[in-house]
Amino acid sequence: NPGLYPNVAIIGVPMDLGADRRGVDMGPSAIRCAGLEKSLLNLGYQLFDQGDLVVRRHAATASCPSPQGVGSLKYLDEIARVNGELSVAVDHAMQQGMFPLVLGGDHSIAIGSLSGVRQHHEEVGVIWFDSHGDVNTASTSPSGNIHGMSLAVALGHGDPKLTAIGGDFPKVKPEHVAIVGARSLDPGEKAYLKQRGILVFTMHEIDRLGMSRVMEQAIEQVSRGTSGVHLSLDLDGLDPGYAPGVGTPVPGGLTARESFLAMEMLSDAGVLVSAEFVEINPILDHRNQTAKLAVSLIASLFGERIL
Ligand code: B3U
Ligand code: MN
Ligand code: MN
Repeated sequence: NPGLYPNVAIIGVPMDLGADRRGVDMGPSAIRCAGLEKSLLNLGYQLFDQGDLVVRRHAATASCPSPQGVGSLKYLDEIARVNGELSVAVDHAMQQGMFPLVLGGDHSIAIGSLSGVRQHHEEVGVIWFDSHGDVNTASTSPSGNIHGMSLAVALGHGDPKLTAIGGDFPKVKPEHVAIVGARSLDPGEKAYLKQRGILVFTMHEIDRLGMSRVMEQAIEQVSRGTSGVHLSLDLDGLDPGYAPGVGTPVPGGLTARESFLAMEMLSDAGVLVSAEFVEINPILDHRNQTAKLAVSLIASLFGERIL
């Protein structure tokens, strides 16, 4: 089975400073407990689990529920520091010929993942699977939460402490991005996406065209002119009925079937070079069902098929 990427580096990032509520820091544990290792070993992969990066949480950010952070970029310094480390970890894994599989944590970690991938691919394609756009900046964000800004940062817009990680240049070009599953976009995000002509498959397009055609078009868009594609999968892209254990559930989302099909098509396209699965919140989950679903989606992405 391991055609494309026989060696997989697993990198856990127990980050929740980019989100409003505690809990997604337990995501990497939940995914491991849901049987990630066994599932990938069964498919024939060699695993190199690097454990979890350290996220420093001082007393003020350790309380639960989360204290109301302040400012337009909450916890900027620690988020920047951890993403710097993640960028290096992803870079090293790829240097050693491994496929980086990053386990979140909140979606702010896409900043480090994409910066690491960019060290190996001058032109990176991105499938951003999410109910949100994550293209806020400090001036448009309704919350100040950096997990709602990470795609904008990768595109080169945001605080210099974030955009300069791994080099002071945009890590991704707007024409190499496709967002899949969007249904909650802030006014500033709508303007940002339209202004740059970013390809967005909202639930409207998915309902009208079907996931099959949507993924065909998305893969075509992110593969054209790029040497590798990164999957950034926010579990809140799925409907909360399937994935209740997420920080920010948004109704009217993707079914499990649509999501599996998306993974299979992306896998079959043979363009993927890295992936991350983010925003699992075990505190809000039922019997780890969301992490289990994530592991099944990962298995599909790595080549598991029904027959
Ligand atoms: N767009 C809102 C909400 C949000 C973004 N990402 C998540 N929630 N998970 C914001 O705060 O930027
Ligand atoms: Mn997100
Ligand atoms: Mn989201």
